[in-house]
Amino acid sequence: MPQTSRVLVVEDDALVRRAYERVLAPDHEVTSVGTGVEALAVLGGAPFGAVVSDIDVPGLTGIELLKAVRSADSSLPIVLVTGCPSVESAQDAVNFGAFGYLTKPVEPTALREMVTRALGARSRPANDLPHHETMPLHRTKVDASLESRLANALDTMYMAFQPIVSYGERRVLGYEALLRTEEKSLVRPPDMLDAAEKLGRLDELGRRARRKVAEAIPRAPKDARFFINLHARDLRDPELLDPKGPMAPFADRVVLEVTERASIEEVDDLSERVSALRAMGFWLAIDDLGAGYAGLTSLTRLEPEVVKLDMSLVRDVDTNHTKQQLIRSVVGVCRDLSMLVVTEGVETTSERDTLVELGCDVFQGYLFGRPQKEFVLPTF
Ligand code: G
Ligand code: MN
Repeated sequence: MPQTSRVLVVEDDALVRRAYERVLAPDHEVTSVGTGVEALAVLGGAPFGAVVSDIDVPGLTGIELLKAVRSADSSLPIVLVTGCPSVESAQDAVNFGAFGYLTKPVEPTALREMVTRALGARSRPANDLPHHETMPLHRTKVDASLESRLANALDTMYMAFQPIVSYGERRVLGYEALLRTEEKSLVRPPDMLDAAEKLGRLDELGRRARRKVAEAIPRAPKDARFFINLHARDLRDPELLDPKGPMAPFADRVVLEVTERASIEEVDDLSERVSALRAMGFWLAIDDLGAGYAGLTSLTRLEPEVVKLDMSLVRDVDTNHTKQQLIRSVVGVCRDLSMLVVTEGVETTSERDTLVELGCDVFQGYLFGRPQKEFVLPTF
């Protein structure tokens, strides 16, 4: 194997990229690119000793890049860098054999040390066996663990229901169904969804969740609505449009939440599917608006009946003037468009009172009720 100290940096932020180059250039030959696709192209053309990649790069995430590189070259050390450390990405990084994991802002010394160690690992065999024999063994073991953890997560999954209220009318309008599991390593819904996606069991997860909600509906207050989270992929699942599907009999009481974080653009014939869902009686909601991902495009694409404001906008709204102005404007726009605004994550009476002044009435949050296995009535 050719030994080289060439380092590939993959980072979309030009300033951060420059900073890494400055740290690494004195000791190494550095090539830097801004997207995962460019990275793959460059890697295909020349030998590298190590890669430093941001986790969130356009075109191909660091994790996807890691997977792609792993399938072609099992020993190239890859160091992943993330701006928001989460169990999720750390787990992925480990599962796919990342050499190391750094969090932003990256300390120059930490970066230098990690890259030096990575280059060292590249030039020295891990043990007597050639890499192509050790790496797949290692991966099979970790993947098997993910498989059994996901299986356990699916076996022990249940739905928790959190009330959504009209504060003015002091009554419950409905409940959001939230995914829960007893499997400790996958308790965060995004972790469980990622595992399911990775192992091709996403449709199954969505179907199980909707069946569980359907089973619970008869126990709920008579006129309550049900807010159900959809993964963008669920929009493609024919089961959702099947008149015999578990949700179909309740469609006129069901609001399907599509998160603003999801890439609904990837769904072919999105407008046809959405029209078909509406024809069945479903309402649609944009979830997590303001969390800062797709901007407002999802509003124009889906023209939802309901808009759920992300809790990051709600937190400390009582003291944050900018958040107050933002919410006032969004509430105004939604009123003009006849969209119902739900404010999520309301925790204090002070946040609630400020939101009322800003024109909000429909709330969800710990102040009114936590997610629970049964349909608990809210406290006012
Ligand atoms: O992304 P989505 O809006 O579907 O997720 C809602 C999540 O927010 C649930 O996991 C729920 O438990 C959590 N949640 C609900 N109300 C509150 C709240 O008042 N504060 C906080 N911190 N989290 C909340
Ligand atoms: Mn939601």
